[in-house]
Amino acid sequence: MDPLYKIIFYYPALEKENKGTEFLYSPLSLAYLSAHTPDYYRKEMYDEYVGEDIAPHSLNADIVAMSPLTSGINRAYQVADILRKRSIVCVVGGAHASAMPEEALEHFDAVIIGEGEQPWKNFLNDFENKRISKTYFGRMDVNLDKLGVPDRKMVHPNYHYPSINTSRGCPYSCSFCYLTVYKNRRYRTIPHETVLQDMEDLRGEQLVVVTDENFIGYSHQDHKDRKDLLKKMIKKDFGFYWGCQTSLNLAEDPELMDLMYESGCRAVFIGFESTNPGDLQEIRKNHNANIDYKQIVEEIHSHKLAVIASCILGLDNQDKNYHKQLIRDLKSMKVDFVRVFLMTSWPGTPLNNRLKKEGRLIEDWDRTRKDIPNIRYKNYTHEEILQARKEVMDSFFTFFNTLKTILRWIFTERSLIKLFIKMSFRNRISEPIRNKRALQFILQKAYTTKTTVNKEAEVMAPSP
Ligand code: B12
Ligand code: SF4
Repeated sequence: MDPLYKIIFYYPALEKENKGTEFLYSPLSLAYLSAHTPDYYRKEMYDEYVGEDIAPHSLNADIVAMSPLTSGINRAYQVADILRKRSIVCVVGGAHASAMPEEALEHFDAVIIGEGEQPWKNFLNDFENKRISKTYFGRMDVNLDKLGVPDRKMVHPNYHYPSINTSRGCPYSCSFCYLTVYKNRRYRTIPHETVLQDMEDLRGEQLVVVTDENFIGYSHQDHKDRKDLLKKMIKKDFGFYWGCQTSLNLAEDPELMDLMYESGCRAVFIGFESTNPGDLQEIRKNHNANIDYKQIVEEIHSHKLAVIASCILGLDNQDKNYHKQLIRDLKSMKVDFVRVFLMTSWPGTPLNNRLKKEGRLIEDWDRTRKDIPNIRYKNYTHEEILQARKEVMDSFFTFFNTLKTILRWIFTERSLIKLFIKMSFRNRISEPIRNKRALQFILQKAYTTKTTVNKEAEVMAPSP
């Protein structure tokens, strides 16, 4: 059938990060929506995060569907404003739009809140009948039996590694986590046959990133389901290595870890967040409390999986010198890689609500991205927290430490050495860029505030 309409799927980004400096794995939101779009739509995609630039003054389409992160939302608004003047229908979804639908509606014809597939179909149906609504709601607890595979033609080839989803949802409510904007986030698994079909498409890849909230799930039943999936993956022998995000209780299940290794998993990313028990209470991550992190890492290592630790700096409970303790703790835990993020306030989260009441937010979406300060910290100035983060990263990515980790890998068969060297190298280049960007933001802000204050002073000053 000849296409009746044209849709452009678009990831807007303020900062284009394709300088070979990031560990880049692909988003999947628009690929899933594309798979749920009728055949009589012609589809194109643009992804500014990996270097493309959309040309809103000249592109032609009936609908532009955008999936921005908070850091890209101003770019999304800028582009939508131009497109709508040209009578192109603009629709947006994702975390930021779900948290701030009224703000988004100032720039978009329609906002989709929550999980997108079903409301997307409703939106297209309304579009065809020329009666679109302003908001569409997608439940977060729908069964994934009919989800199907994502349309991988709508994933930009510039990403270094493909992502894959095997499940959705997380039942916790950590106060900083953007996921808390979504209600009823039940953990659900994607049917094994669908996952295996999607993996078949990725045969021949070197590394695949599972971007589920938590690959292993939360209950005994979930672990059992994961083991069944892993056994099927082993049988299929896809040939790629893979990594995933997971939780500390992985260490309690040796069979699960062994099956993960056997099916190609080599690294797990874990949100430790902090090595201070009091901090975990502050961020409502009590399920991490009273756990011996060192023992957990040892246990996971003994099953040949590398551990990437994710930590947060800037909690109220952390004093100015906490990062020095963190450096010691990370060294003693012997994690393989670290990511250190700044406490960041995402719209719609419990943390955001608290800090708003306390007057500590700097609501500037362009700087809401985990490596640029966007709140007033209790115990750090912005310069201090950036310096603290730099110290942690620098202490970890030394030549000596990298060599030690590589040797440990050689002797324990965690055979992702080539990738690890690449990531460490990238990290060494990307960290100075991140720091420079963060400092630029702070200085720019200080300059803008200063000039605004000066301008106000000029207006207030009596004329000579
Ligand atoms: C893949 C990924 C990336 C990729 C791709 C980024 C991109 N362009 O989207 C890379 C590695 C490049 C990346 C980078 C960053 N990321 Co990232 N990333 C993810 C990750 C792991 C998976 C996203 C995904 O594909 N999920 C699967 C899809 C199917 O789910 P979904 O996105 O929620 O989409 C569904 C619905 O939301 C909805 N929907 C979404 N968009 C739309 C659009 C329309 C039109 C409709 C109808 C529906 C709809 O329908 C979809 C299907 O149901 C998430 C964590 C997570 N588990 O979600 C973090 C996450 C999205 N990233 C995050 C952040 C902060 C970043 C960085 C800013 C970090 C940094 N400091 O560098 C950067 C910067 C990105 C930029 N400049 O724009 C945050 C976002 C928070 C926020 N409110 O913005 C998340 C949530 C992680 C976290 N918990 O902190 N990231
Ligand atoms: S931080 Fe992790 S455990 Fe906490 S709510 Fe978010 S995804 Fe769930």
